[in-house]
Amino acid sequence: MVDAAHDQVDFVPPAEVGEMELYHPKSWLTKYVFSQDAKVIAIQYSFTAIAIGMVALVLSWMMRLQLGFPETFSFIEAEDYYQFITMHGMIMVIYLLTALFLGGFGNYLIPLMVGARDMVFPYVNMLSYWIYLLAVLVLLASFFVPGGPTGAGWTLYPPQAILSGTPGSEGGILLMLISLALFIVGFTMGGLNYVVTVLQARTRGMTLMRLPLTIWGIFTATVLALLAFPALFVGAVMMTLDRMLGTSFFMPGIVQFGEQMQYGGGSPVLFQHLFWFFGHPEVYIVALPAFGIVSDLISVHARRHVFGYRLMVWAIVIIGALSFVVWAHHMYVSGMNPWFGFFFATTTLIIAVPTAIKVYNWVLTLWRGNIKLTLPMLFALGFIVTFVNGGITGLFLGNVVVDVPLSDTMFVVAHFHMVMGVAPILVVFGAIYHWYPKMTGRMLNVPMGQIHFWITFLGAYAIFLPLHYLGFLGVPRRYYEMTDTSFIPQSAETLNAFVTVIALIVGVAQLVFLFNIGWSMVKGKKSGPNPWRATSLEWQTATTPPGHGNFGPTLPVVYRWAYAFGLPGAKDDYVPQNMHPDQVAIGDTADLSGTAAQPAE
Ligand code: HEM
Ligand SMILES: [Cu+2]
Repeated sequence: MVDAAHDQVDFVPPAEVGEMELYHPKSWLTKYVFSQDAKVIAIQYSFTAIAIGMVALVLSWMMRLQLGFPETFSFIEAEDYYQFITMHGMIMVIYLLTALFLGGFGNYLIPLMVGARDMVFPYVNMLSYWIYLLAVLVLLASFFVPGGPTGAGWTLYPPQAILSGTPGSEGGILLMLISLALFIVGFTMGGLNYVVTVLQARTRGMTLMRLPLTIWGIFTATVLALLAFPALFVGAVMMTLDRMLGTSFFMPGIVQFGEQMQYGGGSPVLFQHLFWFFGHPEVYIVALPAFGIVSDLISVHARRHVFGYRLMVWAIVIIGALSFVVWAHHMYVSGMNPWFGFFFATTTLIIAVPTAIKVYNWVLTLWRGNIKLTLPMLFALGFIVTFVNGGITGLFLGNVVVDVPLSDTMFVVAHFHMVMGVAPILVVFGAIYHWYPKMTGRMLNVPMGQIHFWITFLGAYAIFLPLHYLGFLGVPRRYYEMTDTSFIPQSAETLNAFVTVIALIVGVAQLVFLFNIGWSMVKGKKSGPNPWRATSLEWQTATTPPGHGNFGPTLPVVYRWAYAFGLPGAKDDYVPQNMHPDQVAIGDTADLSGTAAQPAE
């Protein structure tokens, strides 16, 4: 795409929808509670997601206590362990990370970064949050029904998920399925907003190829989610019918406790296909926003333009598309035809190509950059290292011959925690340290942030590196206790105890972060409108935090991409996206209409 010089800016099509008529809240209740303002909805999403995420964190402690000190914590029974593991996995992946990246960051950043006053369908957007909250409450309710929450594992595979030998097969599994269905309905309402707002409500001059990568990541992830979640939705509905009405979508003829059940003819493997048709893209629903955000964080905090912007955009889109043709790599051990295994192994390994391109481009963005080790930068660097780590073990597991012996060992647990647990969580933190000043007008405390970073980052490695090794030793996944075995050496016990202690420390370190959030809101240093001297539109708002309608009386006009750092001849080392070209240069000698634009690649 050729970048329009400033005198051509009128030719860039303006936002497709004109200035939108905003909903004006009439009472305290419609301003702060049932708000239709995407910024308020974003904060509601974020707090709810973090709150439920804390529950998942505590559950991980319980599991670790049992694994590290099985004798001491004998009150944790096998059933409890399965319930903890299921709720922990599902909450972390869906109710925390998906909700936070899309509902939280998506709502806050999309309208601001594309230069819109709000989401396109604010009322539907508001409903999205309330349905999400309902889904969370239904999920929590399963802790209080007879039999407790489901212990089927986060993959919820039938037939065991709904048979009475599995913990939570009374009410727990139903509440889980209903909660998932609600989550998906709520998400769809928000997701349609995110997509339509990016496509239709960009401000004048904001072409697709001028969007910050954060928006590309969130946008593509939303498209993936809108296509992937329906598979889980129908899976959940069909399993509910199997459980409640005795249909046999997934249930084969089966004998339970010596008794022939009424089921017959269903296919358990069909559920696995539906689940992973959602489940694999889900990894990228979490990863793509993280990719986008990290690109922007390192660009701003290294004062350098993103290297290979167009390639970065295409890599996001291609990874997104490929993520729909790899799902059965989760099913190598399901007895599939070896040719399918071959196909899915090949597509899986191809994903490594665009992913590697992204990593190279991050490194080349940092190369010769003026790297400032701010808190967002620390977390961004932590992400890159961790993601590469997890990606490499993913290459191992993508190969059928390696996966078959390692499947269902702690190696898999270590692998996916690195890629989709630790790595995205580091980005969440980096993003909060980065955008908190815009949301509150104050900076987060730096020493507290550094303590938080180092304990979390080093701690995550101390937890998950040993798990790879335990996997090699053959320690199985989803076992609540290892009694004496001939093939696993004693040393595994010591290692398990060590991992547990570190997990507790890392968990406690998150309290420093939560404290920082609250403390800085009152006591933090005033940030001013643009403390990081960033170029994208959210930093150029008239007020901080941005008011209702985001941009004051007139919408900004965009003249360039979001990565105009260090232009020779410019007044400052950064040029905001909406700065008029006449104001960029010192004096009127330098002609910056070319350089201020994005390089044609
Ligand atoms: C302090 C951080 C964390 C710790 C200590 C931790 C610990 C654990 C443990 C002990 C298990 C059970 C392993 C087994 O017996 O097979 C587990 C499973 C799991 N965790 Fe985490 N976890 C953490 C963070 C996360 C995060 C951030 C995610 C988000 C993606 C996550 C997603 C999962 C999933 C999907 C499972 C698998 C559940 C299943 O097998 O059904 N965890 N975690
Ligand atoms: Cu996968």
